[in-house]
Formats: sequence, structure tokens, C-alpha cells
Amino acid sequence: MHFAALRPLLTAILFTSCLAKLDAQWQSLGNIDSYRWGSNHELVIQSGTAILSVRALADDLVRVRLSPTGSLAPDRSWAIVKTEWTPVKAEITEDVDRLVLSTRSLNVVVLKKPVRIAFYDSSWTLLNIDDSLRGASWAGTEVRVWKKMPLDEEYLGFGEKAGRLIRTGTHVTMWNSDIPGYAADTDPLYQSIPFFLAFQKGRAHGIFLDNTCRTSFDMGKESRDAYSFGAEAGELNYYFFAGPSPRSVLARFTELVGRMPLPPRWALGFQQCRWSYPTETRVKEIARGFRDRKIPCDVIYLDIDYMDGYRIFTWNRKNFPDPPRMIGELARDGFKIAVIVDPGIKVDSSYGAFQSGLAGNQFVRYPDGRLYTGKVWPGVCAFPDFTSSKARAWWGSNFAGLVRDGIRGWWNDMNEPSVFDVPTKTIDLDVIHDDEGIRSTHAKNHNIYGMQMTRATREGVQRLTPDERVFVLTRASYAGGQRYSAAWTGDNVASWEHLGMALRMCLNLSVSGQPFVGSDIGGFIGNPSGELFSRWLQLGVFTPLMRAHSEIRWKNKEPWEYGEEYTDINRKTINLRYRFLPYIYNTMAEASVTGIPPMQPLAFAFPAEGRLLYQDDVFMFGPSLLVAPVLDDGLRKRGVELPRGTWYDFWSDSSYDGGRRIDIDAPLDRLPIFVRAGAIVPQQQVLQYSDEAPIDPLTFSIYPPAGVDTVSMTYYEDDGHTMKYRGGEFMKRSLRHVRAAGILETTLSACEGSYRPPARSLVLEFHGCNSTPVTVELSGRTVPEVSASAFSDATAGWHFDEGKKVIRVKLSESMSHITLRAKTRK
Ligand code: MIG
Repeated sequence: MHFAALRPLLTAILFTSCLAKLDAQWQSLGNIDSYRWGSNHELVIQSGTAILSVRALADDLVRVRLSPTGSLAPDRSWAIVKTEWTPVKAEITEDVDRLVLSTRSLNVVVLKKPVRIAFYDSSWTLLNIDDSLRGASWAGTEVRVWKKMPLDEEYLGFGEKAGRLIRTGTHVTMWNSDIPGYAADTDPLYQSIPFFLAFQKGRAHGIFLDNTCRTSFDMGKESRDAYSFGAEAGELNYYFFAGPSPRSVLARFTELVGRMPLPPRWALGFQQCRWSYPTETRVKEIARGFRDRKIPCDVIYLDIDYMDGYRIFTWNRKNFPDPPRMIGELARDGFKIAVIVDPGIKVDSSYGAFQSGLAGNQFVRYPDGRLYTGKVWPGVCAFPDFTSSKARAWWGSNFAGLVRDGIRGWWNDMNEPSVFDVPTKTIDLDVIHDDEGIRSTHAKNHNIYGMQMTRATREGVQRLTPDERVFVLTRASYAGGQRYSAAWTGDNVASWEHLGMALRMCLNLSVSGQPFVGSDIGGFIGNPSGELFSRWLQLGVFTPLMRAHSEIRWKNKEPWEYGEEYTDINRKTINLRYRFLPYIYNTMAEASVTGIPPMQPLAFAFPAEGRLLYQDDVFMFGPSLLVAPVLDDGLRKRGVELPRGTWYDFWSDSSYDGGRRIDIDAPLDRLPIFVRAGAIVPQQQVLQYSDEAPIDPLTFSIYPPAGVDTVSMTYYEDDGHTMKYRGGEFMKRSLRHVRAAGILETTLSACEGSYRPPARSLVLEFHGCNSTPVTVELSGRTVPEVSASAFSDATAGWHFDEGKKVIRVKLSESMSHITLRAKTRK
């Protein structure tokens, strides 16, 4: 592909949508001329000069590629990690009108005249079909496919999108863009994940367009009976995920593009940021501020002013005279320090990173070899070519100093990349990237620039600290970026509208493969009211990244900035986060293995309940908790559309029958949370930072299952920060709970894995118990009853909380089988 030659064209269409093109310019696949059924279950259809390749990678996963010229480009992807698939059983049948490629769960039909593709499930229910008029098409360098759009199908996903969760009827673009103070309808934003889920009649399928150029999805805005997606250049190259559950779509998608590595546990603690804490004195004041007020916090960030003239990998020695000493002192007080790093390297012949970058040819250049430079914070800068493995290795080795100083978190900003004072706001589109030897334009590499920066950062720091888990946070990314980094939603605004947007952006990112998400709590730009800050912080308890941040011109956003009443509320909120850490850590461990994110839209968690599709102000966090944050000013009550089944109010223990809308109290100090019947929710004591003390006691709150079902969960724990879990140093144990008339029985299995926490107590909380136990037995031995006040100090005992109808039993954790039986009156 000769992108350089296309520069005038690419620039010209930068601000126009490809939909502005006249239909007449599009050429679609014509009639079939021939086909071959090649190796690897690849069906290749020839139609004129064009070929269409259809390949079954798994029973429920099919890849489709189009080449208008008949030659497919070398098969390389920045997103995909799984390229070897166990061959599936697939066969081809042919009749006059069509070819059918069948796997165990899909029938892929290729119509012959003209060539159009349709996906049916194994019982021949139609899932997805090309538009008969257009189908797979091209126009100049552009490629696009039109699909029929059933009236009852709804779409969500598309990565970082701020508007309504359901994107049906909208047009979205993928082009990483730095847009401070964006609005709900601003598009595109910082991250590009060209993936979506389609919901119809309780089932889901998914599509991933793996093309790094500017891409767009018109989900029925142009016309109500067709949707389309395509790219400005490159290949029409998409993956079809058959589902039928949204979970199975996301599991496959993340198998294809990779999953989030398990984060260090401290990264799930509360994090405090501002642009900037500019001196050692100020950083320490902030740290003191948390400890003195007994508000938990794990991480403090240093924004751009810690550097010497914004030179990456340097310190401002006047304001930070001795970084290792400062960081060491803060570490003793339980704080981890994270620093911002931007891609722009100041053009300055006396600056080490510029010298070594230039000498090693690590920066991007124009086709004629001139160094590309653009203005960002440091002034005129050169930009590392993160698409080159050599440049990534160079970038990574630059972290040696900061790692030695004790820095633990790596905040990658401005990596869309953002460039000041140019109309395109980014690197010139004809600038050349290595692209792993292919040498292609910025137009093709723009959307992966940020992702490859996070990769270079993670891999570099990991090489320097091979035994520690690495925490990277990014603003820009592409599909699969979760392999390297957590993500936040950029420069939002301190407004109620933005609070709702933050939730929807986190949900969209979550269902697009990125589970480790959060927004600037309080809003980056502007001063929130105390109430807005407190409500935002409450939502933050259930966003995996919980970080408050503020722009330079606005007031501080530490949790004590809003007066005594709010300080107390905010402490309570952050305490709640720490109390839930074992649950949050378990949901993140699950995401790292299965790709299923902690934050889930109700539609994702309960696809059979179609009415829930439109509730985008309520979400599931993990398998057990439904969170209904307050997103409006002055509200002290809110409506919640509960999914079917029984739900318990986390605060009052009242139970509700779901499948209907209820109103729930939401006083200022309370985040409405519901627990699903049959849930087992691990919790711990409140700490001032995540590793202040070992978990003790570890509490399992058990909510009555519906009927006499057995419920179970597998609890996961490890040392929280090293890589040893990969070698089996973790602890997994399953809990089973059965509730029959008059008897509660909970069994904890023996432990799997070789990690063992220090000796500690377990508390089992049996919710929804109508009467006090007659006896409680632990592996056959009687457990004594203790008073409520004696319970917290007791090593073993039980207590009945009549108000809340909860039986609490304390025991010391033993690594072998534990069976606890409580007999109650029937
Ligand atoms: O041009 O480093 O989104 O979080 O505080 C602004 C300063 C650059 C943008 C980030 C924001 C950060 C700010 N940065």
C-alpha cells in the first residue's frame, strides 16, 4: 500500500466522513467466478478481480477478508495474539445459488449472484446478512461492508463512547483524538476499539473490524434498514463472533486479542492525582492529609511538573531534590508514586533521551528522511516510533532511572498522539513508521501509537523489575490494549452530565475487552460541588480504576476539600472500596483469565431481559452486585429496573422481587447496591492502604439462594504484587452453600495452589435468616454463641443479628476442608 502517495487524499477526507461519498463510487462484489476450499478451512471466492476469504477459526468464530485486487496483504495484526487455532470440523456444501460453510455452531452462507455473506446458527436462525444491494465494497482506497439491520437489533460496545450505551441509529468513528472537555456526542475520542456486540431476541453476536486506519461504523443513521462499517484504507478484515451469549462473544474476542494481566492489588486501592503536586513538600502534605484524616489511599501521582522542563525521564531537582529518599519515605507510609510520561521527546541536543533517541534512529521521520517534529509541553519534540521493536526496547530502557528511584506507576498521556498548534492535532499523516518492517504512514499507525507506547512502557519496566507486576495507565489505545495498560476516559468535566457519561464510557470500554477502566473522579475541568464529588466517588467504588484528578486551573480534588460533612461521607465511601477489595480483586482475576469485565451493562449480564437494554445508569459489578449510582443533583431516591430473581439491599438487607422497577433510598452518604440472591461476596477489614496489614478477618457474606439450590464461588488470593502466582503461588478454594428448611451448610474445600496467607479469622455471614440458630457446628464441633460486642474480639463464636437477620460465625481459617452447619428452627 503506497500511503505516502495518498497524502493529499487522506488529508482531504480527514474531516469529512466517508459516507459523504456518493453511492455510485462504491463498487460491490459481483457474481462468483470460482472458489477454492483451501488449507486451514479457508474458503476463497473469486469475483472479477476481487477475492473474498472466509475462514472458520473456531465453531463460533469466522474471519472474513476482502481484497478488491485479488491479493491479500501480509497477514499481520497489532491487535491479535492468537493466530494458531485448533482446526475445527467444517465442511462445504454447494448448490446452484450458494456455498455453505458449516461448523458445529454456524452455517456461513455465501450467495453466488452477487457474492454476499450470511451467518446462520446451527438451527438456521439468521444472525447477520450482507445488504443485497451493496455487501462488501470498495471505492479508491476505502473498504466497507453494508449489512441488513433488523428492526429489533441493538448495538453496543465500540470502545470509548460517551453517549447512550445503545448505539443503534448513530455513526461512530475510530481515530484517537485528544479532546479536552468533550461532550456526550463528541466522537471520536481518545481510544479506538472497532468492536461491537449486537443484541437480538435475547441472543448476541459480535463483530471486530481489525483495521488500524480511520474506521467508522454507521449503525443505521444513514438508513434504518442497513448498517455499515469500513475503513479509509487497508483491508476489510473482520471477525464474526456467533455468541449466542454476550459473555461467549467477549470471551472469544479477548481470546483473540488478549486479556488484561492481573494487576497489582495496590492499583485497586484509591488513587489521588492533580495537575500537579509540584514539589516534595506538597506531595507529602497530600500524603499526610490522607493519613491524618484516616482516609485510605494507595497511590499519589506526579503530573508533568515533576520533570525538568517537561523532559521525559528527568526530575526537577529544585522541587524534588532527592526523589529516592522522598519515594522511600512515602513508601514507608504506604504510598506508591506514579509518574506521567508523554511520548514527545524535547529536541534539545543536551538532553540524554533526545541524544540517544536520535543516535539510535528511534524517532519517526518524513518519507524523505527528515525528522518529524511537533510541539507539545516541552516545546518542539521528536516522537518515538513505538511501532518499531527497536524503538520500544530503547524507550523501555529509559525507565531504569525512575525504576531505581522507586516509581511504581506509569501514566501514559498525550499518546493519541496529541500535537499542539496544527489543525490535524496529531503527527502528519505521511510520516513514516517502521510498522515492524513494513514501513507505512502515520495514517495507518495513528490508532495504535498509544497502544504501542503502553507496550513499550510495560515491557521496559517489566524487564527492569521482572518479579513485580507492572501498572500502566493510558489515555489512548486500540483493540487488545488491555494487555499492556489500564485506561481512563481523558479530560472530562465537573458536571452531572459527565458523571453519567463516565459510567457509560467505562461500560462501553468494559464490553470492548478493556476491563481496567475509570474516569477522573470529580471531573478534570471545573470545580464540582461537594455533592457531585461525593456521588462521583461513590461510582468510583465500582470502577476498577478509582482515581480523583484535577486540571491545573481548578481547585484541588482531594476527598477532604468540600467541608466536614462531605469529608465524612467521602471517607465512608473510600472505606467501602477497601472493604470490597477481595471481591474486586477476584473480579479482576476473573477478567484476566476469561475476559469478562467487572463492570457489565445489565443487557450484557441479563441478555434474556430485553427491557434492560435501555438501562444505562445501572450496572453489574462482578457476578453478585448490582450498582445503582446516583447521577443527578439533589436526588435522594432513585428508580432501578431490577432483573428477575430476588435482590437484597446491601445496606438494609431488605429483599426485593426483581423483574420490575422499584424506588430505592439514596441519601447523600449511600451508594445504592443490590446483592443477587445466592451470592457469596468476599470482603475484608478497612485499611489505610491495601497492604497495610494482611486481610483479617476475611468475610464471606452469603445471601440466601433462590429455593434450595446449592450456590458456590471460587475464592482467589495471592501475594498481590509479584509474578509468583504464575508459578502456582496462589490460593484458590471453593465455597459451597446449601440452605434447606432448618439447616444451613457451608463447605470450604481444601486449598488449591501453594500460596498461604498468614493465619487469620474467617467470618461467614448468613444473610436472610429468620431465626436464631439452635446449634452451630464446625466440622462436627459445637461453636459457642457470643454477644454482639464480644464478636469482633472472639476467635471463634457465632452471633445472631436480629435486626438484619444475619447469623455471623467466626472461625480460624484452616487450609483443609471446613464444614459449617447451622441448625435453625424451621
Ligand atoms: O495537555 O499532563 O488528560 O490528565 O493532567 C494536557 C497534564 C496534558 C492531559 C491529561 C491530564 C493531565 C494533563 N494532560
